[in-house]
Amino acid sequence: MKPHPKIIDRIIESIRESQTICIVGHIRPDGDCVGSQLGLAIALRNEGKSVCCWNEDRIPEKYNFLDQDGTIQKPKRGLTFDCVIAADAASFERLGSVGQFVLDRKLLINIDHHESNTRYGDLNWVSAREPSTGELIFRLLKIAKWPITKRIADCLFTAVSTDTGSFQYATTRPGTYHVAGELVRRGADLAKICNEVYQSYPISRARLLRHIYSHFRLTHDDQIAYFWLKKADFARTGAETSDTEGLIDHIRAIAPVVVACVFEEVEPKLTRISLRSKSGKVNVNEIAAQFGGGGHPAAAGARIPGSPLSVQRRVIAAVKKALNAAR
Ligand SMILES: [Mn+2]
Repeated sequence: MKPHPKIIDRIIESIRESQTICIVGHIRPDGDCVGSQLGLAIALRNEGKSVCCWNEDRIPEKYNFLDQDGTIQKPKRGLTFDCVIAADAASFERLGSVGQFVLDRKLLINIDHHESNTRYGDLNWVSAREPSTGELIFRLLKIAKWPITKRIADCLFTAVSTDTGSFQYATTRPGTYHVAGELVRRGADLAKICNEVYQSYPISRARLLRHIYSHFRLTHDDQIAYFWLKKADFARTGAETSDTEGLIDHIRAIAPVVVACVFEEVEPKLTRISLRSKSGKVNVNEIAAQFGGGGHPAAAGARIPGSPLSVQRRVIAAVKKALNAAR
């Protein structure tokens, strides 16, 4: 195996010295977050640790099959931990309210692959080259020699698969396929995972998608595509905010579109934006950073206060500026 950063040894050592461990993830958890948390949790339980996982928001239903033991739930009040591990969370704020509850811990370990990571932990392993946090967890388990069981393989394969857009994004590297191959060899159930994650959307999500297809907008010579998700849209379609993962891909996939953007009403004066870029010259992490957010060069987001129209105007202007600079 190629040499690995010293930080991994320090993380492994710290975990070995800890007995009670809480693994936290970001608000609006995605497949990479959930898969990384659960994969690590199962591995550490197998090592005799007392482990729980905790997220502010409910995990999308399609990932429930990974959590057969109900590992992801709010721990009992007053629980303190020897060590808290944050997976896939670019900043302390991204942990949401969970962050405040785990302030009382001996050690905070931050394992992540976001370029925008603020290194908020006591130990920070941030590798922006990796397409998913799932790959980092895989490496951690390998180096620590913690066995990767079939259930762990299911979790980590889900993490790697979802954050690479099923191995389509440019971040996917030869090593990603090797990791995926080894996970399948260790029993990851491809048919089950793909059926649960990609072929089992609720009907409410299809209704939301119908709304999006009839309401999305194109601008700037069709290079920018965007749509709004209002609270009323969720109410009318019966969709949950956790159903929105991947909706942006539908407008990103239009040929002339370079940057796709979703505006989602969180509160009347608070908008969540998601950005995707198809060009190596347009870094949406930098655009999101202008609004206090972050992420990756090709996928990023932010939460922006202000009236919806002013948020839309400012974000679209920033995207146009980036597109013009890339010409
Ligand atoms: Mn991720």
